[in-house]
Amino acid sequence: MNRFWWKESVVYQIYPKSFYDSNGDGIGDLQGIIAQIPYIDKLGVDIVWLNPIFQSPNDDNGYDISDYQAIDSDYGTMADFTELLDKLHEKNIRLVLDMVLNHTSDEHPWFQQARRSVDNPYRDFYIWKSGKEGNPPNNWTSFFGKSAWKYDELTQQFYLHIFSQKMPDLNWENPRLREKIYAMLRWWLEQGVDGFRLDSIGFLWKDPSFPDGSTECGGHALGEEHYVNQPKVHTYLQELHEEVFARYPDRVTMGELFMSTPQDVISFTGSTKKEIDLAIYFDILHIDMENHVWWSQRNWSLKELKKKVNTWQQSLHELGWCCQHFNSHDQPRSVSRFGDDKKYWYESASMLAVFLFTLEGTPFIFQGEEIGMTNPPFSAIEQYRDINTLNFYLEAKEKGRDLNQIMELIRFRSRDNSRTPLQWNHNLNAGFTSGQPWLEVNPDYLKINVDSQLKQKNSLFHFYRQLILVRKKHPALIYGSYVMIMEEDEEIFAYLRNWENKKYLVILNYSPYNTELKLPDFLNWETSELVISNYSFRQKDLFNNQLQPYEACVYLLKEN
Ligand code: TEU
Ligand code: CA
Repeated sequence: MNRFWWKESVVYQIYPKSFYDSNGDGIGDLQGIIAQIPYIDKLGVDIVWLNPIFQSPNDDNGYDISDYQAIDSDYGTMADFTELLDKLHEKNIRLVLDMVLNHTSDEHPWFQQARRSVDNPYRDFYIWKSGKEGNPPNNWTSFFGKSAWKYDELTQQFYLHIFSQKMPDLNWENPRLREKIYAMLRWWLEQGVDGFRLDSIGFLWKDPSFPDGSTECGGHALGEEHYVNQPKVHTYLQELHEEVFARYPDRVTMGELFMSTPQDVISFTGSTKKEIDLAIYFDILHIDMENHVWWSQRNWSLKELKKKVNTWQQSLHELGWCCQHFNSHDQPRSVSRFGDDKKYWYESASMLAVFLFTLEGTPFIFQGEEIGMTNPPFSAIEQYRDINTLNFYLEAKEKGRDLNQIMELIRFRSRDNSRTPLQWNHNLNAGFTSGQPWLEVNPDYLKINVDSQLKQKNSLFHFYRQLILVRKKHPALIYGSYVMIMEEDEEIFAYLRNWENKKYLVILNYSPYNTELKLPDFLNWETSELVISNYSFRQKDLFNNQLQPYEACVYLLKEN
């Protein structure tokens, strides 16, 4: 197994808009992050991944970039950025930027040029097709609803946008475009950034014949089988690697691979031709979706989850590398989604954390996860800001669907669930801003906030600190093979991690009940050593085989 710093790191994802506002305009900013470096450092993470901070009209909160080499004025200046980078480096924390290469904003000068005429030198930076207004080139739909084609009056052609209308897709077939992108990436690497999270990176190659999508495919958008992780995308990523990252071998690339299978991840991260280092995958997170359909909800069982985790762990071992995450700026809060955000809030949040930190893969923490932030109890559509949520609501309204049901689904799935401001203390607006926050603060901040958890020795924050240390101290949890045990148990999730001559046992009670633990006989756990547990009684009473609700513990097994 090749050891790499980015495999042994813990990533902390910062959504700058909601992290900390330093100037009272209601929007988090770079000086706000700088002010909170001591907090990030205290948690003990190694890498900060910052969501996009580039100049943007913010149709999709920065994923619509209008200048790749300028900082959005909401967030600060290039000088603020350099200060942030230097100050993180002083603390030995690396900085990874979120780079969007599948599309730009329609306000990017390239697109402004491109749309002027069919023979404009920038025309081929984007994907244009002829057609009559109202009759798009194919049936593809956007991830944010409706047709993926927008008719442009001036030249009477359609352009492709997999995301919002204000986010035209770049044409990666064009070598001139690719050159510009490579130069821009090299420029950022020269500034000293430690790598990139590459947004929607599996989408760069689209079938040039643009066939209709099949309605049987499920998934997020019609047509995605013609551009998600297609074989030819590897050619682009290999060239990208050669032209950019091969020259900076100490940096890291984390590729967002939507809708990927373990084989996809291996093909991007593990092939002999270098592409990306680490894959951000979603298959496990999507267990509560109907056939990966975003706006859907389904019940799932623990056995199903075990099976998925087992497949991923077994398949990638020594062949590929991925993140382990339950949260991000796109996903609802994990304690509300996979745990219990009421009665067993602490227990279930800490159990989920133990789970992530004891799997092979790099653990990602999304801001606020370390204090157990929950989905906000929004009730009206006016409280939401996310374009994906608002488009979904509007479309449902147009179609005359039951809006109460729609709101229920939105409360469950909306991306704004994770985007509410970070809860710093019990003051006004949870201490996030002295102004009007851009998105409402979750009213549970009086109970859940950084300040109170820093003071409380047995808080979730301190548990995360401990877990981060545990993972560093026991490399078997990073590199060890994964062996599932008790496959049929419907409440307990248990597995072994073996590496060199060390064997670890992870036991998770994935239920709100007291549960009897019957381990297989071959496990010699009477002489084992407790590594970590989310219940303090366990420290004294090691071998009690009653598990408490959402109890999680890790043992180092002693061989005799
Ligand atoms: O996400 C890609 C993506 O396909 C989904 O996460 C998508 O946001 C989800 O299905 C909701 O429709 C990335 C970013 O993480 C996301 O925030 C951006 O909106 C998207 O790309 C466009 O850049
Ligand atoms: Ca601000």
